Amino acid sequence: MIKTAKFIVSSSDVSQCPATAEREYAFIGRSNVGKSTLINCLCNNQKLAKASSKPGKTLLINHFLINNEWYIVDLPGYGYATASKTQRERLRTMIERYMLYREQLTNVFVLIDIRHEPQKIDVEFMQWLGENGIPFSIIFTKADKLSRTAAKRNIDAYMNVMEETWEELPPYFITSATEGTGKDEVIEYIEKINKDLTE
Ligand SMILES: Nc1nc2c(ncn2[C@@H]2O[C@H](COP(=O)(O)OP(=O)(O)OP(=O)(O)O)[C@@H](O)[C@H]2O)c(=O)[nH]1
Ligand SMILES: [Mg+2]
Repeated sequence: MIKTAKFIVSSSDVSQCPATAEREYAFIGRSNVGKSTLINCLCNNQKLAKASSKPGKTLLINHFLINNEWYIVDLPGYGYATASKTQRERLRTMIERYMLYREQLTNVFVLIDIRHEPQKIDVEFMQWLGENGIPFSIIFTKADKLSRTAAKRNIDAYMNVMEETWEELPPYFITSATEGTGKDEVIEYIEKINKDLTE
């Protein structure tokens, strides 16, 4: 259960992230997929992370301390089409350096809009995580935008594509920040990892 969630700091590079040992869980995905909104939903605080209907809202690495025990990290989105090439490159470097060098990083949640077919940028990003040995799970967001049947159909199709390249499929979750769907599952999953790793 999340009892307290506190914004700690925004950083523009992994070298500036908090010098603390607590484990962290990062949320990544295309711009506008709903990373910041989901974090607010998990933490029961709509004002914690800045969200917007326009893509390109989160531009820094944001650390939120949860229950004084672990961190949630909100990251900028990738693949923000209307950003300049320089801006996209800068964000890409920020994200990659964080993923590669942040030792506290315990799991990455890759957010995918449940309405979309597999997109090259996401598939390649997960491939990159795999190549670099970074553990990740998938979160299908905005489940309220589809019927249950359509959601299931899309997820099955997505996982079928994943199966072509992955021997073992990553765990996945289905969420809706507006309805709170999947919230408890994601938190329980994180808490279980924390528990298993401290035993
Ligand atoms: N219907 C619905 N809308 C959502 C959901 N999650 C996010 N949104 C909307 O999607 C838009 C983008 O949300 P953000 O949380 O700012 O997205 P982000 O991934 O953090 O975007 P960047 O920071 O720009 O990378 C906002 O208008 C949200 O209200 C959801 O579960 N359901
Ligand atoms: Mg954001």
